[in-house]
Amino acid sequence: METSHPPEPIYLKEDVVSQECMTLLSILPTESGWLLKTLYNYQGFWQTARQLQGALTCQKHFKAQDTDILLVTTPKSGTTWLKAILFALVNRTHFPQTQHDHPLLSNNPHMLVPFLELKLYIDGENPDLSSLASPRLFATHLPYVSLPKSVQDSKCKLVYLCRNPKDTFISLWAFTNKLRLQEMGTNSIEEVFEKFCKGVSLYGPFWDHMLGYWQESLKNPEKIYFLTYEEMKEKPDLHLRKLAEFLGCPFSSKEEEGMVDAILDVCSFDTLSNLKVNKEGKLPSGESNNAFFRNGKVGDWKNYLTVEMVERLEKICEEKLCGSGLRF
Ligand code: PAP
Repeated sequence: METSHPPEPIYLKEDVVSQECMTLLSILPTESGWLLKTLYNYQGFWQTARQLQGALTCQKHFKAQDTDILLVTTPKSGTTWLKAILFALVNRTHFPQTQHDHPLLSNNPHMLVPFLELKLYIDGENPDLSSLASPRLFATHLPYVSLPKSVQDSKCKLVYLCRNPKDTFISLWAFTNKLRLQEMGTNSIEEVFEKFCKGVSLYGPFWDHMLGYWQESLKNPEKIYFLTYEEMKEKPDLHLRKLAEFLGCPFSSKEEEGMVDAILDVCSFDTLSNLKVNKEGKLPSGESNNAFFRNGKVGDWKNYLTVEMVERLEKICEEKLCGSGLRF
């Protein structure tokens, strides 16, 4: 009897359509990925074929506007959370948090703040973004060196988010295992830890990604707001206020505490992870929305990493970040 398999999710596709990308792929260094078969090293960072196609198309076509806001993150550093926060923040007059039909209550944050290279440009096409309301809010995982030139040339603002590498690693390991189909089996923590330490992870080496934006944020603090997941967890109200000031939309005295608390509340792990859309929904690329909500804790690595793994990762961070002023 013939058994029918469900169609392969889009996020597992490895083929690209643009000739330019195919030509480039054939000459790039490769490594095996955590989820897909192949990762390619482009401009010093590891990406999948389709993400690279998205990056090339976006480098060619994306025209940043002075009023744009770009959230840049290392994967699994709290992207979903910050997408929700930035969306709620910049749209707070259109959509007061008290509204029962607030878009965050029925949409996963990834649908409200699209990734440039992972969504808008991933198919190699040039989408028309002219009708989007201002300020336009986009996200990217691209390293600083790979940003479209217009991002640097314009006055658009960047919010950069990264996370303690130990928690980032555990979150990425758990996420990629969740996205693997049953027949693919799971990755052991040891095998992907080895890759992570060699810098072979999505948009890795993670230290180069962080350092690229860290150094730029020191040179140009008006342009890049550099934030860590741990800082945001520790003092969310402080950072929300600072983000609002940085983005030119500070809270008025009339808004006072109420608005800050309301935004943090609607974007909290508990609220978002318990919404029907995030429990049961899927992204158009096939990932279940619930894959973006695991436990949202700082220090969960203690439950998984051995003493030797911790020592090795800390040594790598010490060596790579030495003298930069960036510490975890
Ligand atoms: P992405 O980069 O692939 O979009 P991202 O959202 O950065 O993923 O990673 C999800 C992490 O953020 C998860 O961390 P964990 O695996 O350590 O649990 C997820 O739980 C956490 N997260 C998602 N939403 C929130 C939130 N509202 N508050 C705090 N953490 C959150």
